[in-house]
Amino acid sequence: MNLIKKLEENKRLNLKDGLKLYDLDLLTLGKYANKIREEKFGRKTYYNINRHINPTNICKDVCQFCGFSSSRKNPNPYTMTHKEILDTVDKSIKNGIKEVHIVSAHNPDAGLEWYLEIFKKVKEKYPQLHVKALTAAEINFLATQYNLTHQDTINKMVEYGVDSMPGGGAEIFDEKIRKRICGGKVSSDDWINIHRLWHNAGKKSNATMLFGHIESRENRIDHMLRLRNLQDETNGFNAFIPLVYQRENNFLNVKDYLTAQEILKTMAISRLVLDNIPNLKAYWVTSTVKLALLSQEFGANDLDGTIEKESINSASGAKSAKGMACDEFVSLIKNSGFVPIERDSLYNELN
Ligand code: V47
Repeated sequence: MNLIKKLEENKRLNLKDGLKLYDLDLLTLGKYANKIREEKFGRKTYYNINRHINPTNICKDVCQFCGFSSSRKNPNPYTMTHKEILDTVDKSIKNGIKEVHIVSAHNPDAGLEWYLEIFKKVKEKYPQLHVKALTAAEINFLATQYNLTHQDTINKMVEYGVDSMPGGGAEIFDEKIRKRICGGKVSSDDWINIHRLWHNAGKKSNATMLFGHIESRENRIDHMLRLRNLQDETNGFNAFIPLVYQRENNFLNVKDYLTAQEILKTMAISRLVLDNIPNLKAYWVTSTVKLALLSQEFGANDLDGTIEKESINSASGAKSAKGMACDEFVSLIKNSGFVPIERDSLYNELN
């Protein structure tokens, strides 16, 4: 069937279609992505009030795109104590956070209990706070380091109070590219299987895709299709988050930066190809705030949150270290012609 006919009739798109979508002009592509967005969400755009905490940057892995982990590019190793983490949460609670997003590097000396007790302590003190923590890459690291199965590790996460899993560590699933950018880290199959196990435990997670480095357009569509297959099986993903590669202070020597057109096309294609993942997040941290706002016209219905302190992407050049004030978030969404809706971590509408 002809591609435009498929788009007109909301038919499922395959790898070849996904690639051909890039050949459409930006506004035609945007029209179809926006049609789906409007059917599902009207003019609503979601945001949440959250806090990111990255308790350690000491990492046994060396991902070529990472400027955050302590290495010769960033010789500033740290590991927070549980008290420091709780003090941070205490301060953020006063700012009205509903979610804490806790992601660490793969620190071989911290100990399993150090990782797990973070969640227990936060949850004991603030039972109503949603704990989104441990990427599939961290789960795979903990399982390998402490001789556990992925299932054992997931059981422990549930026991220690993790509510949902963030989407990090997915990068690009294509095995050849993956080997070059983050060889040694969780494999694509394991990343998918860890999310499958988490979903089978009745829990929700997100999925990311790191793009704009050495991957091809085909690698991106392949990545989306692998996620779509798992979503057909489990329906456990809340959101898809395309992350724009930041090129400073890391080992991937990428000279060409993505154009705004390529970023917006990729947002729109994500909305069209991932017909079963409800929310498409324009992560303002990596896309820039201006492009995140524009992404609302290209299928995105969520702008993530206030974050307060962002360490991973800002280490590679993103202008996000201090997060964003809530009232600024709300007025930017309003002024761009959309309706800001505060959501919780599971996408229930709050305000
Ligand atoms: O997995 C690392 C990425 C991710 C760079 O689930 C980089 O709600 C761009 O996963 N350029 C962590 N990206 C962030 C993440 C995330 C963020 C916000 C919300 C959620 C969610 C998840 O950051 C890593 C990696 O893919 N990253 N270095 C870089 N140079």
